[in-house]
Amino acid sequence: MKLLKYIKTEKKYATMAGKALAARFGTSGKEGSQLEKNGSQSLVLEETCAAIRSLKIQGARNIALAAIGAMDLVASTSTAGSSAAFYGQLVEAADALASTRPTEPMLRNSIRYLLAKVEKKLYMNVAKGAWVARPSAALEKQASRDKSRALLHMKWIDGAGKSKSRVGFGAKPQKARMRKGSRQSVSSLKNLVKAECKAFARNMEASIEAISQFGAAQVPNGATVLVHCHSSTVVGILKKAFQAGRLNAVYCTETRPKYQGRITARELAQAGIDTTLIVDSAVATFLPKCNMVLVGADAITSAGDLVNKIGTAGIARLASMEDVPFYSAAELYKFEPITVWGKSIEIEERDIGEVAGAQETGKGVKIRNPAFDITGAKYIHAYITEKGVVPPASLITLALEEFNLSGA
Ligand code: RUB
Repeated sequence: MKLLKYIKTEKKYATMAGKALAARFGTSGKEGSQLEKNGSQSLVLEETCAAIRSLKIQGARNIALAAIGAMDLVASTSTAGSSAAFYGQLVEAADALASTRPTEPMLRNSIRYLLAKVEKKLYMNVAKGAWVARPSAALEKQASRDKSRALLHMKWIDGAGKSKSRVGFGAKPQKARMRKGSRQSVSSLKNLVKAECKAFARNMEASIEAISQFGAAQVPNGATVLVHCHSSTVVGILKKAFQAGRLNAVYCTETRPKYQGRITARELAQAGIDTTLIVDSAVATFLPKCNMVLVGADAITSAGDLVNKIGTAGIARLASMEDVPFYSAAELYKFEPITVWGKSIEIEERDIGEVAGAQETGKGVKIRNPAFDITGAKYIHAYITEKGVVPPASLITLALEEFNLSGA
């Protein structure tokens, strides 16, 4: 059961991603052992993409972890005969994974980071003809730095400034020349990918620990907290606050249409926390009893706005009216670099069948099902990140430093 085994090698992070993957692959490991037997890249990819698309794996962190796990498996089971072919397979896998959930920059940022490590080994001049968000001298300069190139919204721009590939992955830097002297073997690249995937998992573990510490300190003594959807980051904070004796109770919204709030409620109750599940429309009733609202994040823009599960924006506005501070807990990988250049984040619209079937509504009823909404920075008291607790206006500074984009 390779995919699960991969996730489980990193013990603590196994609890979230492992559970999410176990939900998909089953604890019996039936499908997993099939993966191990034939080591098929396409099966690994297909299963992981399907699990992410269908929300069997949900939440930005879990999605990114599963994608990195899949990239590692694709690399380790590769039968590519040359390093260029190996790189091509990775790009193909990256492309498939990155397109599963459009509103998840952490997914794309994580995969880009990994790909950039491989590119750096393979190509000597990726900086000229680099992956850039749009053609500009400043960006080309920034793109020469490994980390920033990795974290940009990649789009191949040719010399004339024309976009050659669709947004996302799908084409290697066309002007990049393979390093001559280094003769990277496929096996050395496989080792590199394995090491980088492990490092990624370790970093994620360190950031969730830091966020949990920072976040728990924000929970007032004896607090009642309202949460929305399921965020592994939020659960981490609440468990830490409970252990520190600061948390009194939590209200969890159901989070229609997919009821991810039930996952949160189950996890918190299992940890011994006084947990109450409420329907989404009961927020106005229970919010005045709360001392803080705490949600996760799917994406954060350069203006400090938050993209999170549908319903978040309404809760934030009510919280502002009730003077209840509203916090979002997020790793800096949730930052969407394209917003630095004025591009907007695509809000995913999911299957309308998640809301209601024709037999329930009768004929002639239109249904819309946006999965996320945007909460304006003015409603957000602070972001709780691995680098500290900051107001929305300061998040951009941390993100630009993290992504090496300060001069952009
Ligand atoms: C989940 C959601 C979560 C964020 C943060 O939406 O909106 O709040 O992804 O989660 P979905 P985490 O269920 O549609 O994926 O803190 O675990 O990254």
